[in-house]
Amino acid sequence: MRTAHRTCPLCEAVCGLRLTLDDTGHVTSVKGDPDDPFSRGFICPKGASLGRLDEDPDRLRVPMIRTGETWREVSWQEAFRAVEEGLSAVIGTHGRSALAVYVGNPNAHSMAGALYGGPLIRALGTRNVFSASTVDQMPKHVSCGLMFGDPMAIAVPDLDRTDHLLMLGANPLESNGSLCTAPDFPGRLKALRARGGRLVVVDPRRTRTAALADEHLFIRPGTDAYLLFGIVHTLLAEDLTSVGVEANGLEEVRRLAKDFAPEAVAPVCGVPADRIAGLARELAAARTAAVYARIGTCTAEFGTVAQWLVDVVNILTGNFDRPGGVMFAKPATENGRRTRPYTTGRWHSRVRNLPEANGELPVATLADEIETPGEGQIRGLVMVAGNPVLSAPGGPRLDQAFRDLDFMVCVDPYLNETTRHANVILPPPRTTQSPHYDLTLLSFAVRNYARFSPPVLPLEPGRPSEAEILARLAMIASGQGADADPAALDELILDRMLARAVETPGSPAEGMDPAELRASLDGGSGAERRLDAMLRLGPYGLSLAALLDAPHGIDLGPLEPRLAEILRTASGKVELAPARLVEDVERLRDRLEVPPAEMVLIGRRHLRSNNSWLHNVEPLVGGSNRCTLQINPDDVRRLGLDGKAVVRSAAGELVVPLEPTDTIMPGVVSLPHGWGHAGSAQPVAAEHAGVNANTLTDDSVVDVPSGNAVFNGVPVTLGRV
Ligand SMILES: Nc1nc2c(c(=O)[nH]1)N[C@H]1C(S)=C(S)[C@@H](COP(=O)(O)OP(=O)(O)OC[C@H]3O[C@@H](n4cnc5c(=O)[nH]c(N)nc54)[C@H](O)[C@@H]3O)O[C@H]1N2
Ligand SMILES: Nc1nc2c(c(=O)[nH]1)N[C@H]1C(S)=C(S)[C@@H](COP(=O)(O)OP(=O)(O)OC[C@H]3O[C@@H](n4cnc5c(=O)[nH]c(N)nc54)[C@H](O)[C@@H]3O)O[C@H]1N2
Ligand code: SF4
Ligand SMILES: [Mo]
Repeated sequence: MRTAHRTCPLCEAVCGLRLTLDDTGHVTSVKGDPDDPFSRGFICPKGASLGRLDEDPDRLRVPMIRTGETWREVSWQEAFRAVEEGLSAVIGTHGRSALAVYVGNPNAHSMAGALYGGPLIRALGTRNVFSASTVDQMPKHVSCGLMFGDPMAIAVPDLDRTDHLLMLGANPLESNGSLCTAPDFPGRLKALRARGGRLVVVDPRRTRTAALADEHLFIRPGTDAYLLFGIVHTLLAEDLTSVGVEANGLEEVRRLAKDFAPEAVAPVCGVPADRIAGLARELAAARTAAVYARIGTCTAEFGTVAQWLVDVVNILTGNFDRPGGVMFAKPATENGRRTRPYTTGRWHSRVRNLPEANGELPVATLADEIETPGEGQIRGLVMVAGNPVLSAPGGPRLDQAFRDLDFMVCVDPYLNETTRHANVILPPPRTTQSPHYDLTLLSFAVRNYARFSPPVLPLEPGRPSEAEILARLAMIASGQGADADPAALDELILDRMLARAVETPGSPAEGMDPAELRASLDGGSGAERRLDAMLRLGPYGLSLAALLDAPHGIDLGPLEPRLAEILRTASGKVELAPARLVEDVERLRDRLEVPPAEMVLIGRRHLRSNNSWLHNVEPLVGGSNRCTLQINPDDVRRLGLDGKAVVRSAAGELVVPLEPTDTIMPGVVSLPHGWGHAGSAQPVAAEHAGVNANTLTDDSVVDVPSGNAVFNGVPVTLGRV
């Protein structure tokens, strides 16, 4: 028996875990790590099942090659050679513009994804770059990019100190938080209330988070931008503002807000006008307050405008970049933030002319780019940790489109709805065999913190780590062949990083000898050595060795004001009214006149689920974790439904079991995404198949400034089966 401590990679809460393993390496128990200064022993059912997931017998252990419908296990060498052949054929015949890459959500949770995703994308040399960001948080990146000059400059609510939290479109009691890294989010919310603070939740469903709040307000899906504009209008009309940061554009915001008085927006969003004004007055009156909005407000038709208005409210009430308001984390690996001011639309998608954002094109147009013939049509696809057949709008269309590709390679531990279309699958090793550091999520933490988890179990001989798999893919894509040594890529990247650091004024390495620095780096792999370099060059002067000495993690203190360091706008000030967003207000204003759909669809998350890929873990499926359509009992009666219903949208139709509940507002139905495993090669998932919610979501509709998919507020009709 032995104990190992590591960070849970399954959601954004980064909980510390304590694993017990027997001498065969079998994980016998997983508990919360009581000595982790950030998570203090918190764990959820997913974390507790990490051993089951890690040891899932249906995980792929060796690479797979498909010929027609037949899969065979192959050696790593054969697999990489097949990738080289497949990619070279596409490049040779159609050029690099026929290549595409999709990086999915787990890349945000893995060291390999964070360190090798960028190099892989650059090596592919294509503008067909897609990721789960455009079915998720791209609106936040775009609004922060335009307001602060850096798309990663995302301020998080100072959960542990705020006196008043207004939360829209988030349900951290199920999701455990997002773009707000906060282990034991539920406990932190309870602590907020226990210290006399106030929590207000805005959601079309009375969620478990809403049940914990002082007040819950139903909102008609897709209308948060109106509600937020009503708040901005009140703050300005009643002179309740106390802007504490240097900002341009206040007069422009005042002009725009004129049309969005609470009385004007109340009929659209379904929140009474006096409550909208009340929300504004409470935010202004609170000693400190934070507005936090998440997925429900992002994956909506006015996602970017809503994200922008969240920060406008935080700024107008004087709560931006100050304790108790919203603040920026300072991660231990931060160095060399972007210097050029942010812009979007540097290029456009070929078929629908949708603008690039963050160097990516919208997933909502991936199927168009595969299906539409012509120069630049996608013929080859590299997929890393994604399942867009279940996660992207119009998923079934992608399911068809993937069949027509000339070549597809997936890096994924499972044979699933998406990877079944691959020609080659390269499975990463188990979590317990992989090093872990949260390069991405700690940028959004509510307390500064660092924790490194070395691998608990060794790799089988000859088996590459996920870092090596991605490095080899990058080297193949750049023409260095299937047998190139992946370590060369790390060396190249380290050379560049250190050369830049020694020349950067103020860097801890300024004026040092890069070769000496290089020789002093620790780590059992190129990935670890790169992490060591990033830590040493980071703001706390940490190192891999220091983190190995602190297996429970290091608390780096509460967040501190740092807007001046963060700002990257051309003006050097916060831009309160960026032109691209002002433009989109026109669209918002026009929509005030359009009568709302009678019935709309939204999504939801369940504590024991994780997008599409935990449904093969027996203890996590079943019970209340089911793919049902939540519907208000009044709607069931009104429509004469019974048991099941046919749901139709502009994109498709589904038959779904109904779950009548008065926790959802009338006129709204909710279906979770990530299901639809009928016929899956994963037997447990197949038994709990559910249906693919993205059959109903429409890839022709996007949030205009970001190109983000729209999952909430999808017009549907319901009928008897
Ligand atoms: N257990 C679990 N945890 C997860 C995941 C998971 O699948 N399962 N997924 C992870 C991922 S990828 C993400 S991005 C995060 C997301 O984390 P959260 O943003 O907290 O996501 P949800 O739990 O889906 O909560 C979104 C809420 O928005 C509400 N909503 C829907 N439409 C609207 C609207 O128009 N306006 C408003 N105001 N509310 C609306 C929904 O009813 C729902 O309660 O969770 C992460 N954590
Ligand atoms: N209707 C609707 N659709 C949605 C949403 C919604 O709210 N409603 N939410 C959206 C959101 S927020 C997100 S983030 C997306 C997620 O969209 P995706 O990222 O496309 O989908 P996931 O289901 O997270 O699939 C992750 C894949 O990665 C694999 N995987 C897991 N761990 C690893 C690993 O360590 N390495 C590698 N290489 N692979 C791994 C899994 O087997 C799985 O195939 O879904 C979006 N889709
Ligand atoms: S809350 Fe998230 S990080 Fe914590 S144990 Fe659960 S899945 Fe893991
Ligand atoms: Mo997400």
